[in-house]
Amino acid sequence: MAKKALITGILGQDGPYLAKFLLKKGYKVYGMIRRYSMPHFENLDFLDITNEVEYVEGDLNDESSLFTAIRNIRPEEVYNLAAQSFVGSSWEQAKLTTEINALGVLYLLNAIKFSCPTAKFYQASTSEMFGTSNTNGYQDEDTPFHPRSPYAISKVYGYWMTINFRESYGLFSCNGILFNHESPLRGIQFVTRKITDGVARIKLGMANELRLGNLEARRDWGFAGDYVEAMYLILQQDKPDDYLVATGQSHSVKEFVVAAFAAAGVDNWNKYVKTDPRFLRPAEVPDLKGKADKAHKALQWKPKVTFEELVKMMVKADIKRIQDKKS
Ligand code: NAP
Ligand code: G4F
Repeated sequence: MAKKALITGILGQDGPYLAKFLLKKGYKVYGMIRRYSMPHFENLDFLDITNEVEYVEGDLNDESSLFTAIRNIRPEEVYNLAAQSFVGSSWEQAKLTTEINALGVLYLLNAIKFSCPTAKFYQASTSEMFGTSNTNGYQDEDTPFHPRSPYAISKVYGYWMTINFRESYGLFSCNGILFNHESPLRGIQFVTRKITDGVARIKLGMANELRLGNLEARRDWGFAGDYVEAMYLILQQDKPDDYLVATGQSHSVKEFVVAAFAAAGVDNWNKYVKTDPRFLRPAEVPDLKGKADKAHKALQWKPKVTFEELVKMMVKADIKRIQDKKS
C-alpha cells in the first residue's frame, strides 16, 4: 500500500515541489485547499501534477475541517506548509497571521493527537524567527530567537507547539527551520520574484522601472526544489528532531538585482531600479545566513542549485511566462 501524505499549503510555492517529490517516491498525496472564489492551480500545472493530487477541503482556521481531514485520510505524514507567509503584510494583518500561523499549528497537532497519533508531522518553521540574532555571523539551531515581525512571532509559537507535542504526548513532530528558498513558483510579492518579473518586463519593453525597498538586506537564498527534499528527510529519521536548512551563503537584495539584470542581458541596472519607502518594513531583518551542519550530517542533505543558477532559472521562466501570455 502506498504511504499517504497530507500537505497543507498545496497551492503555494513549496507545496507543488514537495508533492512532485513525494509522488515520484510512490506516495499518495492529499493536498489541502481552502475555499476559493477563483481556482488557482498554476503552480501545480507548472509542474504538471494537478491531476495527480487528491484534494481535500480545509482551512487552518477551521479546527473541525482539520479533524475531519486527518480522521478520513489517516496519513503517515503531514506537512504543514500553509501560512500567511508574507512578512510585509503581517504588520497590517497581525491577527489573521497569528490565527493561521500560530493557532493553526495547534489545531492541526490536536487533530493528529486525537485522530491519528502515529502520523509524523512537519512544521514549516523559518529563519525569520532569528531576526537580528546570530552566532558569529551565522544562525544555527542554538542561536536564540529575536523575532522582528508579527509573522516571525507567530512562527515562534508554531515552532514551540511542535516541540511541546513531541515532549508532552510523544508525537513524531519536527521543525524544519528553513532559510529563504525561491523558484519560478515564488509568489510575486516576494523580493526575488518581484525582481525577476520586473527585469523580464523591462527586457521585453513592457516596463521601464523597478521599485524596491531596502537593497542592503541580505538573505541566504536557496532553491525550493532542493529544500523540499530536506522536509522529507526530516520525517524519515529514527527520532523526531528540529533541523536548520540553508546554503550557508548570503547575498544582498542589490546583488540579486545585479545578477538578474545580467541574466536577462540588460545593462545599467541602476537606470531602472528606484528605491521606494513604501516597501520598507517597520522593523527589518538585516542579515540571515544559516549554518546547516546538522542537516548535512544527519540528513545527508546538501543544496544543489547555486545562487547564480537560481537567478538565471527565475529570470528565464519569467521571460517565457510573459512571452507565452502575449502569443
Ligand atoms: P506560500 O507560497 O505563501 O504558500 C502558502 C499556502 O498556504 C498558500 O497556498 C495558501 O493558500 C495556504 N494558506 C494560507 N492560509 C491558509 C489557511 N488559513 N488554511 C489553509 N491554507 C492556507 O508559502 P511557501 O513559500 O510555499 O512556504 C511554505 C511554508 O514554509 C510557509 O508556512 C512559510 O511560512 C514557510 N517558510 C517559507 C520559506 C520560504 O522562503 N519560502 C522559508 C521558511 C519558511 P492560498 O493559495 O489559498 O492562498
Ligand atoms: O522576499 P521577502 O519578502 O522575504 P522575507 O521577508 O525574507 O521572508 C521570506 O523568507 C522567510 C524565511 O527567512 C519566510 F519565512 C517567509 O515566509 C518568506 O518566504 O524579503 C526579503 C528581503 C527583506 O529584507 C525585504 O525588506 O528583501 C527586502 N526587500 C527590499 N525591497 C523587499 C523589497 N521585499 C519585498 N517583498 N519587496 C520589496 O520591494
